[in-house]
Amino acid sequence: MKWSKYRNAYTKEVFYREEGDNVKLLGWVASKRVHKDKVFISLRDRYGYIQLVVSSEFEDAFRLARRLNIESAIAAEGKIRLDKRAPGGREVHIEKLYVVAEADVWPLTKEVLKNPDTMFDYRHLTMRGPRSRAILLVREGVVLGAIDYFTKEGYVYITAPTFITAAVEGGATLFKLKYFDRDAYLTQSSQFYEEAAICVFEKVFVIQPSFRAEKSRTRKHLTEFLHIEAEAAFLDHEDIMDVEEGLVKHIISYLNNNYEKEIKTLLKGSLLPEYENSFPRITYDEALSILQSKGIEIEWGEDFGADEERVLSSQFESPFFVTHFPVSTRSFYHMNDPSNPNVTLSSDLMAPEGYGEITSGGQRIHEYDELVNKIKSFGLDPSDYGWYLELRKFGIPPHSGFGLGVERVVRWLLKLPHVRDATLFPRTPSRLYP
Ligand code: NSS
Repeated sequence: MKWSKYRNAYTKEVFYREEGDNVKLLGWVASKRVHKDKVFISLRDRYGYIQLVVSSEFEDAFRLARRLNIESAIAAEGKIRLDKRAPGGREVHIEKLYVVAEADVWPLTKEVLKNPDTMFDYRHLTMRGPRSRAILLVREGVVLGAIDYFTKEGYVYITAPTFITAAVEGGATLFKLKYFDRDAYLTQSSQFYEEAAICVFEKVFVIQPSFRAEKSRTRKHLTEFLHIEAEAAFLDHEDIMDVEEGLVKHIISYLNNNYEKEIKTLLKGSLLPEYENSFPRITYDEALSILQSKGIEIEWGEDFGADEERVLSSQFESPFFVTHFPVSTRSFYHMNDPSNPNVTLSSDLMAPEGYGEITSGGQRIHEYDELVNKIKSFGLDPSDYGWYLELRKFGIPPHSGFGLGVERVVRWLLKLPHVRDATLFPRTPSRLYP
């Protein structure tokens, strides 16, 4: 049998067709119940699930269905029946059944699934479950929603190298590797390459993995994450916050419009809240006062850790920006605020209800001498940043940009316990397999 020619319907189409219609389906046995003269199979394909009923009057199909292990790939042909007892009110009564790829006995016992560590050891199989499936589809929606936003706003999609020679976000989280006989690093951010590209395209975006040798074991850090970044010429710090806000709002409405089924499955029947009002903008100093009033001991000039972010973002019901971070908390490329050089024209967008930072951005230094001095004041060597500095001699205008962590956004929107739940094959300090 040539299976590519076999199918005439997907599970979702069964819901639009008529009682009695003949359908041919391809998919996987998601679950199975055997009764005396009937086998009930929940068939999964790329669009979802449909109940198949194989009764003993179709002897060959029935015999096969009885012995099939779950997660076998099958081809099935039969007639649509409306039946209130079936999930979704419909099922397909099967007359012909074929095994396309037979499965061994499924190894995922309740014990395996109960423990997050063993569950991730079997991620290549556990990802087939209804919950992971829905989460991973929503993750796709975040990326496609972002592409939709940026392309409508006139941003050009570019890519940047993964092997790099100097840190963007500080040396502490760089992964070092041998590049033939030289030292190289895995990129932490595509920002510097985007900055070069704005002089030809004005507005650019990147969607690719970034790497952080982040030993901290928190619920929001991966060592490899999917980074959506954007950079725009002639925009200042305030302008770029508008872009970040527009992007997050667009992603939410895109998900509600295109991933309704998955979102309702994951959020107990609700859609994502859409935010009408502008996201509040508070300064670092105001955030510090809030934290201190909640009994957190933190001094001016310290960065917010996971605990501070959790406490601060618990005070808000919509995403909010924290702006004007101290120079000491930000990478060297941030422009200092001309009206207060102790702080930068930078901001983080925080998700509410304890989820914390989801984007980070700001205005870049575009003047050569200012950048050289800042690099030196950070104890770094300007010669490591040769081409990046040279851009400042060839017409780079005032510009701003930001980065958004896809797994952080998915975790927040779907209220997941950990960012590793928001990606197919997570990478953390302790996980490099599968
Ligand atoms: O380090 S960032 O805060 N900023 C940058 O990398 C800038 N160079 C981006 C830019 O302006 N083009 O990271 C940006 C976002 C941050 O807000 C998180 O949402 C996410 O990237 N991020 C992470 N997600 C998961 N795991 C880890 N370790 C991680 N680090 C950052």
